[in-house]
Amino acid sequence: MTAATPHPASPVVAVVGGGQLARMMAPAAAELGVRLRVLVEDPSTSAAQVVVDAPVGAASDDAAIRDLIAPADGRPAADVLTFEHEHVPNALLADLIDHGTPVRPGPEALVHAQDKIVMRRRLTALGVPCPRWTALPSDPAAAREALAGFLAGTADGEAVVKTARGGYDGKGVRVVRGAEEADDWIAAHLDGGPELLVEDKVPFTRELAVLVARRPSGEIRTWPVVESIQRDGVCAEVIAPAPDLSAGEAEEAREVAVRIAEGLDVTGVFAVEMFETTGPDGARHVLVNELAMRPHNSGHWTIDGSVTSQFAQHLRAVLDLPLGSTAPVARWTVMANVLGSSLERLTDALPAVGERVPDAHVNLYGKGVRPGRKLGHVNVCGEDLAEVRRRATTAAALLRGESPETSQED
Ligand code: AIR
Repeated sequence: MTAATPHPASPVVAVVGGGQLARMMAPAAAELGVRLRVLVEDPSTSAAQVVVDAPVGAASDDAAIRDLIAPADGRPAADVLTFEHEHVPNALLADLIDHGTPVRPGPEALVHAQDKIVMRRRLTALGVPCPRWTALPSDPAAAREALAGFLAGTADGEAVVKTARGGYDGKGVRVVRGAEEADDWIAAHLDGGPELLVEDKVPFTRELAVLVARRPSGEIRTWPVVESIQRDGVCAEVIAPAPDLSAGEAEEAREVAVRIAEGLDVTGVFAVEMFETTGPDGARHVLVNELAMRPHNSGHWTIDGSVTSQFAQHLRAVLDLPLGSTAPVARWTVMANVLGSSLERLTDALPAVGERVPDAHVNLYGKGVRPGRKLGHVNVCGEDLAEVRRRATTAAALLRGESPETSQED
């Protein structure tokens, strides 16, 4: 070890992606004495504003990722490589592992969060409850025919066509009533675009999510099951724990999430988005919708509402440290997203938020304002769910530049 190596005892976690999820790892890293090194898209991005060691480069650039983990100028090599989004080159990751850098989650797990066809096949093999689905063939005529056949088998003539790769937050997902409504995507696939799959449009009663942390040694923990409320395909609110959830249903949801985490050998924090369905007999069950292999919006409540936040837990998990308690610290925590804003500077709303909702935990991401963009969130904890929810949505409305009287509360 050279004398020039700074703080040689501190573990270094390298993160690909410089958005809000990497940004929110920074306070957790500081508390744990862990050094973050984040590959950011540009020097002004969300994480680059708070992380000192933030080289600029693209997630698709193999050389940039190799540089991120390599020692340089007295700077130590990274102890582990992880991610804050799933758009990363898997072949490179396998090579990095072969050359001695742990990559968590590993590429063989990650592919299930990158490719929805691979994910559905694997979950089906694991016996995990999923919506009815099929992959569409590449040949356009055959794809149309398969889609028409699938639609004919639905209860109400509607189905959901998805691109296997590249979509998130409602992108790459389309509800169709006729096979021709996917023609542009079918043509795009022939042109080198992503493969397509079609799924039943599930008549769900609500959406649930289970957040899991798993470390390489196999230790696994789940947080309480949450309800997530989506608007226009984007998470708007999360209620932790999900109200009116029977012990049996919570156990079923957790068991499904753990079965996937273990079956796919996931390491780090992992989110399973689920549909809750209610059968004619009133029995409620879950179907798996999507997987995310990273900290997730459905887990932002844990920053203020759980003993261990998902960001601290992700760092512990990828470093193979014992996991922290996932117990809630309040009866209820509600997270309300700030999706777009009429304010140029969201911080201009802080005086009003401080006056109206002094117990709001505000978390702003330092991002440029665009309509519908995730710019921040607010957590409120407390005993009375209706009041907690009202306070969280009021604070989020103020940060969107609305007067709370006109805020959307449903
Ligand atoms: N993200 C990653 N996968 C899904 C989401 N929402 C987070 C990551 C990423 C950021 O959203 O933190 O860097 C990108 O946000 P935007 O607003 O630039 O698209």
